[in-house]
Amino acid sequence: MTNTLYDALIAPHAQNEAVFLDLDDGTSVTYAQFVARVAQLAHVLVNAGVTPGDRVVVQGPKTADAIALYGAAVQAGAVYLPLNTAYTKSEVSYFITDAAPRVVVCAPQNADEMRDICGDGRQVMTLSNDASGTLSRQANDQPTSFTTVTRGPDDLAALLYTSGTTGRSKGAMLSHKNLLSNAISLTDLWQITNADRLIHALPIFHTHGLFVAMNTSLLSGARVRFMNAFDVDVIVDELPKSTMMMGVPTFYTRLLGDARLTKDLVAKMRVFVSGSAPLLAETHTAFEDRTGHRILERYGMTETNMITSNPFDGDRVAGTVGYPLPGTEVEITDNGTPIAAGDVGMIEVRGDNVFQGYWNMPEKTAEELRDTGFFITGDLGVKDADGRISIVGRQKDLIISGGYNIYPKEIEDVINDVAGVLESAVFGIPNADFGESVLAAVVLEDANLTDDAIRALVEPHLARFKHPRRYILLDALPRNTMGKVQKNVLRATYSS
Ligand code: MLC
Ligand code: AMP
Repeated sequence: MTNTLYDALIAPHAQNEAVFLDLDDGTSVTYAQFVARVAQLAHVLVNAGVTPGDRVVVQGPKTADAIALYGAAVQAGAVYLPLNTAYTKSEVSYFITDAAPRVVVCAPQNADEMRDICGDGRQVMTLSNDASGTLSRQANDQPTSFTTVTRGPDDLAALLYTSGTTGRSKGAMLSHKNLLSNAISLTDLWQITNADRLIHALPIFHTHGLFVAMNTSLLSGARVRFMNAFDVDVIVDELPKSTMMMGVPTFYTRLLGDARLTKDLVAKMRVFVSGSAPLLAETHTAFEDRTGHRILERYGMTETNMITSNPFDGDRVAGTVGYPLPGTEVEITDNGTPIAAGDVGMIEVRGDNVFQGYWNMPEKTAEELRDTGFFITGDLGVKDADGRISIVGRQKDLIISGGYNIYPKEIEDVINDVAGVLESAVFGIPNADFGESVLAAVVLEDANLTDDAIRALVEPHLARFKHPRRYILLDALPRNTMGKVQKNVLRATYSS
């Protein structure tokens, strides 16, 4: 029986006594223990009624069992669906309704709310930091081996939601082949081996922390310092004992803000990887000046996994995202027609890494995924004569804050629903810590409405990281002659 991902990432470690995860409480989990735990959790899922293809939703703490649950979903032939822990009840309700999962796992303090959202017909289990959740307790009584469910390369392994320019989140369907092909390319390119120890401070509900970091570690047998959250003090302690770090640019600017970051501190480190948001050339340069390391920047998306990477051996050029990964084609196009090197156009991608389409949204899939297999990223880029790619902007209206994607349309929809609001425009301005932060320009119908009143009505609907930092009340939004709101004018006016 074969299961594409399980056979490559998990099965080979059944007898591997090396450490896989080093946890915050000082304990460790070996690879062999991990494989056994995956099996126990797979039994829990099946006992809860999970059958091949069923979705398993997880919105909970970053623990060893959370990552074993990913493995368990794979081994049981299910589809893993992680959710940002910051999502509010109304955001979670949408995902549950859209994905119709069989099992939902959440933090104990959210269990009542989650049961309320789920209604009958879905099992709600809890996952806590201290292993007292019902999921972990049920797993303790299960056998440590499980008959792996057969899954082929094209079967779905995960469903990851990504917000959309239309305001509705879209579930990106990722197959076993999508995930495995990318893990193989990255492991090979970044020369990851079982001699590596990775500093893992990213959340595990996104492509970066879950697939880029964990799939490459599992494939190579690397050791992972699995941190609950990003904390400069903990990272400073771990750097002398580690060889790799993966992070969003905010990680690097925050580290640079700490005087303990020196060449000596990182003497053992082999590579620092950055992605999910643009890394400023000045951050790249400052990091090299301070540590001697040129950060390795790569570019990816939920729908495509990783697309390009600067070279491991060779020139890592600040402000560029490097070359297409092996097996991945990147074209810069004008409406689908490839254009010359040096010209700016749409970045389009094709390869085994590209997703299977959006869950329940064939029209959206058709809009963004061409019949030829090329996916239209919405990012604008340029290729130089030797094929090196730089991202120069985005055609999609998107704000990236601390590596989290925020689609203005989603926030505008919530603001516009407030009684007394005529219209709004949400836009990003530069922010030294998060790269960008969110502002909202609002035009009122009811002149008595205040920014505080709008804020109070909007915030319960949106995760904290999406909240506008300021509401600017205007008589009218700036528009061009076509009537289109000029967000560039808003950005220029309010950036300072
Ligand atoms: C936290 N806050 C944020 C925020 N993160 N606000 C805006 N943007 C963010 N990214 C809020 C908190 O709720 C809090 O609100 C306040 O900001 C300060 O919190 P903090 O303690 O300073 O933040 P912290 O917990 O340290 O989180 C910052 C961070 C985190 C950068 C460590 O955001 C993070 O882990 N980001 C990584 C995201 C990621 O993994 N992206 C990959 C997507 S995959 P208040 O006001 O209540 O105090 C992808 C594809 C690819 O993009 O290519 O990889
Ligand atoms: P997500 O939809 O969360 O997967 O985010 C994907 C988006 O993040 C891409 O479409 C890019 O706009 C952005 N992104 C990822 N990596 C980089 C990078 N290295 N530089 C600039 N933007 C990036």
